[in-house]
Amino acid sequence: MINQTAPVLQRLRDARRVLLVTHENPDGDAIGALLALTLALQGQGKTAVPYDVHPMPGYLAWLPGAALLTHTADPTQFDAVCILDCGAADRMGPLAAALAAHPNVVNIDHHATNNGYGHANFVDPAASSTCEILTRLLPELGVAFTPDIATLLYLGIYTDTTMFQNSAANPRAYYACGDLVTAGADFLSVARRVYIDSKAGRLLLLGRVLSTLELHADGLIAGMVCPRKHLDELGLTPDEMETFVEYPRSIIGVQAAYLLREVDGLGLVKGSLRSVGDLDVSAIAQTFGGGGHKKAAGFRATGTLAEVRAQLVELLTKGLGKA
Ligand SMILES: [Mn+2]
Repeated sequence: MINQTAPVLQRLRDARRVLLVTHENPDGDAIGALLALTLALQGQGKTAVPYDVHPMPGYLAWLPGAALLTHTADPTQFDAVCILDCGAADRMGPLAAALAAHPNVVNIDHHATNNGYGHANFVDPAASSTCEILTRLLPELGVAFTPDIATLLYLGIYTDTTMFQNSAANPRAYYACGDLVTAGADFLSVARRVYIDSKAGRLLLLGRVLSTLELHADGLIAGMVCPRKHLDELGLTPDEMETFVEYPRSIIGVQAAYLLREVDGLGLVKGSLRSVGDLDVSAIAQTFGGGGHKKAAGFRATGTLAEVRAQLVELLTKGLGKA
């Protein structure tokens, strides 16, 4: 825990023009935190611009403030940069170098691997999500939860806890969601748009990816792979696969689950890892140069899907003490 609450709040109070940034391939918590703080600061009369290198994931395009997201920014035009839900300073895409040179960086996050790269940092690995942290910080900034801000913060808590079904859920997450629903959070839209609505193509993709399911180490490890051509043939973007890793994870007896996706034709593979038991999958991800949480982590590796799969299964097997 890095608790520099007072300097974090002071820098946000003092700033007039704030660039808000989150990690590449943003998830619900990243986008929720980014847009919630944007709307909060704008509500105080400040200039606040939310940035991410990647487009808004399709399943989040309905969110309040979604149209504000920009994909180009010059950090020197802002007197503060606030980086949200970003475990490492190199996960911000092409802006990473310019952000590292900025003299006023505020870092708000819940990844255990976050080293406190900002000039003021609030990093709480015990928090379910960055949005949960913002439910504590925003009232300190004098921000009231409007229904839009409440919906965005609720989204982040709901998705990072996988609908309160993973160990990131904690009493503070439940209490925060109670406060947010009281403030008008549109919890029905979050549930429907994020976890129920599906394009037909997504189900066809799921069928193809499920057919690659393999079990290893006597059923302790399960995982699937997705060649690039499936996304291209079905006209889908990778964010449609956001929850697919939950399928191998759901198998009874499985302690470690993975999903590998071929990123392009250049031999780059993106991996998502989940742990059900004691295995720390962020340590496995770090051996590939990635990171994350003990029970949910990710990485990129070079090689074919088959090569990365074999390498990963070996590491997971060793990690579980089975090799
Ligand atoms: Mn998060």
